[in-house]
Amino acid sequence: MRAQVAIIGGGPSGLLLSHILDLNGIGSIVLERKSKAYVLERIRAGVLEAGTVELLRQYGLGARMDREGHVHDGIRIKWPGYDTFLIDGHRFTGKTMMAYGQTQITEDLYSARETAGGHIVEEAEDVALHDLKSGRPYVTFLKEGKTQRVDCDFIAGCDGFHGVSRQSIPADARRAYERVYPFGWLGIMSETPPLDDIIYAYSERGFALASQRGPKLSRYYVQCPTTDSPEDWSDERFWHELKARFPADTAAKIVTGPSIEKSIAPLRSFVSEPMQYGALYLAGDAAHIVPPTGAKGLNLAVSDVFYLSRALRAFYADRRSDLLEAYSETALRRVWNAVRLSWWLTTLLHVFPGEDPFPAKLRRNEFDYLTRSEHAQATLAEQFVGLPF
Ligand code: RFL
Ligand code: PHB
Repeated sequence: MRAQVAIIGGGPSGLLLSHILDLNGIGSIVLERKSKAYVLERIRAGVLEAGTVELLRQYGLGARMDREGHVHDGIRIKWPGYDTFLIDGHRFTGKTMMAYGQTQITEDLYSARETAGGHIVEEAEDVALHDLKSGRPYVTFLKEGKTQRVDCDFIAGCDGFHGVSRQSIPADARRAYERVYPFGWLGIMSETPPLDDIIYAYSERGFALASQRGPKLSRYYVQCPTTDSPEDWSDERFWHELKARFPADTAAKIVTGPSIEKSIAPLRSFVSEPMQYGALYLAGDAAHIVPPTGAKGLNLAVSDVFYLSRALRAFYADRRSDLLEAYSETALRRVWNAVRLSWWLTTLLHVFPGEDPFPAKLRRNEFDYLTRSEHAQATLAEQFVGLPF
C-alpha cells in the first residue's frame, strides 16, 4: 500500500488528523490496534476548550456537538468555608467551554471518515516503523496473519502513551520529563441527571469532581490511592465518599444510581522531546500526558493535530518545509503551558498522602488569593479556557 501519510492510532488524534488531511487533498491510512467497538467503549475526556470547539466546527464536525453538548462559562471550585468559586473563562476572555464526551467526538470522527471513504485498518497487530531517517519510510503490520506494508512520505505517531511510535525513536534521540502523582482518579458513569455545573471539590478527604455527559448521564470522580482497584469500590462506597467531599447542600443535590462504568486512572505528567524524528511526527498522548485536573489532554491532542496538519498542508501545497521543521517547538510551547497548568491545579486541589500540615496551608492560601485577586483569576481563566492555537 502507499499513502502520503501513515497514521498510527485511531483515537481522537489520528482520526482528526486523517479527516483534516483529507479535506486538504492529502491521503492517509490509519492503523489502529484495537477494534472500532473497543475504541468507542473507552470513556475519557469530557470538557473542550473554546479553540477545540471552533476547530471541530470549522472542519464540519460541530453539528452533533452543538446539539448535544452543554456550554459552560468555566468550571466551579468548592472549598470548605468559601463561596463557590467560578473559573470564569467567559468573563475574562469572552470564550466558553463545552461539555461533550470524547466518546461522542470519536463516534463523530469515525462517521466522518466512513462517509468520506477514509481508509482505517482496525485490529492492525505488530505495527512497526521503519527507515525513519532514510527519506523512504514505511510501516509494517500484521492483519489476519498476513504481514502488510505501507510506503509513505510521513508517519504520524498518534498511538497514545503506550503506543509504538515514541518507542521507535532511538533512546539517545529523545528525552522524557516526568512526574507521577501518588494518587489516581476513580471515575464512574451513571444514568442519573447530573448537577447543572461542572464542579471540582477540595476537601480534607481528597479531591472530587462532578461532571456530565448529557441530561441523564453523569460522570463523577474521586481521588483514590494508586493501590486501589475498582473492585474495592462498591457503588455505595463511591457515592458515600463522593458526597462526603462536597459541601452538604451540593451533596444533597447529587442523584445516585447504579454505575454503568467504573475505572481508575493514574495521574501523571509526561513530555517526550522532541516531537519529531526524521519522517516521524508525534501528536497527542503519544508525546505527552497531563493529569486530568484542568481537562487539557484531548485539547492538546487537537492543538498538535492543528499544527501538524497545517505543516503538512504547507509542504504539499506550497513545497514549504519550515512549518514541519518548527512543528516540535511550536507544539511543545503549548504543551508545556498545559503541563504547568494541570500540575498547578492538581497540586492545588489534591491531598498528598502522608504530607505534613505545611502544603495544606499553602493550598488554602493559594485558593484564598485566587478568590480575592482579579489578576490571579484572569491568569487562570485565560489558560483554562485555552490559549489560542
Ligand atoms: P488515545 O486516545 O490514547 O488513542 C491512541 C490510539 O492508538 C491506538 N494504539 C495503537 N494503534 C496501532 N498500533 C499500536 N502499537 C498502538 N498502540 C496504541 C490505541 O488503541 C488508541 O486507539 O490518544 P490520542 O488520540 O492522542 O487522544 C488523547 C486523549 O485520549 C487524552 O488526552 C484524553 O482522554 C485525556 N483526558 C481528558 N482530556 C481533556 O482534554 N479533557 C478532559 O476532560 C479529559 N478527561 C482524560 C480525562 C483522560 C482520562 N484517562 C482515563 C486517562 C479523564 C480521564 C479519566
Ligand atoms: C470529565 O467530564 O470527564 C472531566 C471533566 C473535567 C476534568 C476531567 C474530566 O478536569
